[in-house]
Amino acid sequence: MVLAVNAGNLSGAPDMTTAAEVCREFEHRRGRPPAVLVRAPGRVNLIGEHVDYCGLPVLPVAIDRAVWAAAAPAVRPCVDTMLRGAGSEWERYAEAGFRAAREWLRPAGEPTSAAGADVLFHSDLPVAAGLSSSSALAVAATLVALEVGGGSVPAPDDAVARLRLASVVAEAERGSAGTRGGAMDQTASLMGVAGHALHIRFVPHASVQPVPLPENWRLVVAWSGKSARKGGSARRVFNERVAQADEIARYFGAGPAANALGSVLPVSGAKLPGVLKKRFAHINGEARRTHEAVAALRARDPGRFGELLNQSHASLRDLYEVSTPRLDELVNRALGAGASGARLTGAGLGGCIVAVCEAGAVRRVMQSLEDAEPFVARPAAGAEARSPAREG
Ligand code: NG1
Repeated sequence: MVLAVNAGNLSGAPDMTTAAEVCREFEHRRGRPPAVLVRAPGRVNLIGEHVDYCGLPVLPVAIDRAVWAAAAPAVRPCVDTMLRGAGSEWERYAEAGFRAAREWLRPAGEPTSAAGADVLFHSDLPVAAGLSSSSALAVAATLVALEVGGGSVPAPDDAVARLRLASVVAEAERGSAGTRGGAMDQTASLMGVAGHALHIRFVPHASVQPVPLPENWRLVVAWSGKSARKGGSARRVFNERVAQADEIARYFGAGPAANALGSVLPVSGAKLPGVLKKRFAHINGEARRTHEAVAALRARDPGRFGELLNQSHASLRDLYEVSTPRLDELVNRALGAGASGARLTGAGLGGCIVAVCEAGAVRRVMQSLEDAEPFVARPAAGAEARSPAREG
């Protein structure tokens, strides 16, 4: 049974006592301590936007804000009871996680009739802000269900298993939420490495290469004030973009975009009809920019890296048409205050921007965004199950 989903807000620094508080809150509500504690980070995507569902590489960072889940085996209910209880928007993502865990356990022949769990979710990650709180919630629910359901969470260094799990969670999330995204968010949440950005490739098979973020670079995140929740019209626009990418792939005789568009690039989109030409120009350009951004990051060149971020934003605004005037304004303010680069992050149509700047400029950049609840996001390790006893 899902006890509660506590939505975080944007203000304030991440609370270092979150783990202990979540455990205490669980005990307060349930009269017994949790047996399991899980942390699943959100992500900021640095570049490679609206291309994961085309099978093209992306460069997100798992951040130091997360969805937490404390849980203990329930006395009576089973996993199916948890599923029946799921109804609200956020519970749908928990449901996706429970379903992913079942999928994960089934092929291994492990029992799926485990006793179910009481779960308390808490988020210190801003919700519906384009920082992937939904996937973090789905990942947290997956790990909780694995721990309580008699399976085990793949170790952080078991990349093969974690990548496979990310794709199972992504599939379950698509089923529950009705959106057709790629697997960037779930992969970032499961594969994060402290201090590193994640160069994720999906084709021919999923892989992640951590790239160190220079110590004097800062990632400032600011909220446009508009929810990026993928319900209603945002979901329609998102799915329309995925359908257009599919159409482009078909045009090149490549089958669904998720499997093959990456393998036909670069080609000329000159003959594509109507709006597809613009969409393709973004996808093609973003693939090139992401490639170059990884090189600029390795070269520790904030000027070049920032330039590529700015180009990505312009492309998302003009060619992919997923920015908003407020996102554009925040990007311009950050640049005016000395950021090396800035862009909308995530699906767009609301949500957040990310600005990259050197440490010396961070105060000015934060000030320029002060009405947008800015915070500095730090690259964090991927999702984990911890012993609640340790949190005391
Ligand atoms: P957000 O920003 O979390 O809604 C969505 C997709 C990603 C990716 C980005 C755009 C989901 C769960 N997430 O992210 O896979 O396509 O948009 O780059 O669908």
